[in-house]
Amino acid sequence: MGSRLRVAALAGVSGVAGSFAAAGYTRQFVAAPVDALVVRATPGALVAWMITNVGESAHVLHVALAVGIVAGLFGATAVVGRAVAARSGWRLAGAGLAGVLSWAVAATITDAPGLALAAGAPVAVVTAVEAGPAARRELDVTRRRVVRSTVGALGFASVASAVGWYQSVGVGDDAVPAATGERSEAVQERLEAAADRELDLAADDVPGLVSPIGEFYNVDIAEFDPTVPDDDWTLTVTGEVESPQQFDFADVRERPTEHRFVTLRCVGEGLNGRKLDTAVWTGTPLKPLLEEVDPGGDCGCAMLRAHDDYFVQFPVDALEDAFLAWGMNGRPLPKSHGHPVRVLVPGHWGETNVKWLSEIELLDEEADGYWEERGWHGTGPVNTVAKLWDDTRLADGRIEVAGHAYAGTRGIERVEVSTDGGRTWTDAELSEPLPGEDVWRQWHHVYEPDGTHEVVVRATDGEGQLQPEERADSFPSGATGWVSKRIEP
Ligand SMILES: Nc1nc2c(c(=O)[nH]1)N[C@H]1C(S)=C(S)[C@@H](COP(=O)(O)O)O[C@H]1N2
Ligand SMILES: [Mo]
Repeated sequence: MGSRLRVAALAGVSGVAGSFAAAGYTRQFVAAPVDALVVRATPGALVAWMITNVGESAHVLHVALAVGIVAGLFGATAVVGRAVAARSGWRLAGAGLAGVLSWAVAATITDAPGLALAAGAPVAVVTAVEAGPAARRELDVTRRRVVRSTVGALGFASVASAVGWYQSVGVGDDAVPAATGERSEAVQERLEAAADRELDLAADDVPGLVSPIGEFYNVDIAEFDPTVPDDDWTLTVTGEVESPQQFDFADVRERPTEHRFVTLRCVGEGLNGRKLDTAVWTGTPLKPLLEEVDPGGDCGCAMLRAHDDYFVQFPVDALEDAFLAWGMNGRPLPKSHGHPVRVLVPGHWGETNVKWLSEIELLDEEADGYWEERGWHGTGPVNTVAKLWDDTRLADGRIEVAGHAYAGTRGIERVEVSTDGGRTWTDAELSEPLPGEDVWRQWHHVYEPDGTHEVVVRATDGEGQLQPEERADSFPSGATGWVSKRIEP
């Protein structure tokens, strides 16, 4: 039993590492599709709990589980292979069987038979070494074999993992073609205009008005981003339409180009969380494309689908001012933000801004989206929020508190600060609004502290509505309440 477990473990680790070496951290890595299944099978309540309590590190858990499952499958093939070798006395038959079986497992899971060889081969080798002549049971022979296969398999796994990591550098945002090219003048102008409007803050933990690529938050249902080359991308508009249409990347790029400041905020973020960012997006309005298909459908709603099997449904009316974006801060849309094309829906929660967009289906009847199936209500307009992201003691003893405020298309009209736990309020200074319908503003306030005190902030939106004081968790409809912080002298 002990030896069976060892064979399984060594073969499992080697097979997974071999696949990783060949595929890197992509969807062709054997653990990737299994990870997607694991995430999909996780009950919504657990996902919500993880998002609120574990946060970003939760992904380590499901990836580890996926790796474990795949390693278990490879391990099982090695155990079978070794048993066959022992029975038949034909060592290579057993090793070959294990190799072929694990290749088949990997090829089936990833749909990439070529790369799957990199998983099958190491499993076969481990099995061959471990299936050495069973008749000779002398201790030192067995021990030598154990040492050889253990050192060999773990050595291989280390090198293969290093190769895999090396391959994965560049699989992220930097891999996008032409990411190093010159920014267009139009975008450059906007970035400079935004920089001019930034408040002069002492605080160093408050980002500027445009979030650099790489610092812009990221929320994905899939651990492994889909790779969609520009030339392979199409958008189909189907369902209840007069004339279904398909657009490719060139069709979309030929349309009138605009550069828009748009802020995104995730419904799952905590009240004072940081899943709130702004970029200059380059793209074209969606409306003319929809007019070409002449949408119908009884519910006036649309299902948007994507290459990672994400889907979200919301009213067609919300698409009226939507934007198809292929550029971000003057770069091609990075892979992690939906390369080559995503949709931006002004003022609505982040989840409506479908990345790797593939299809818009006009529906006859309402249906749930991916997050709605898991209990969230994240397809409507965002809640108003003022973040308190930093407090800094200045050289003269005063304190600066600062952050951002956002209310979607309602805009931010005012941010108030209380330094006495909410008894009295003062207006904070706000950054000049960025041009755009759906943008955040920075705020700050400097004051003389008086012992231990509690700072509270609240925003008023462009319609004169004060941010609601009542506290609610992000699940299911977005966090509410006023952010407050106790500050010691
Ligand atoms: N295809 C696809 N689109 C998606 C998601 C996703 O997982 N897959 N996540 C959504 C969520 S929940 C949010 S908050 C935003 C985040 O966009 P970002 O990662 O570019 O910040 O994308 C939305 N669009
Ligand atoms: Mo989100």
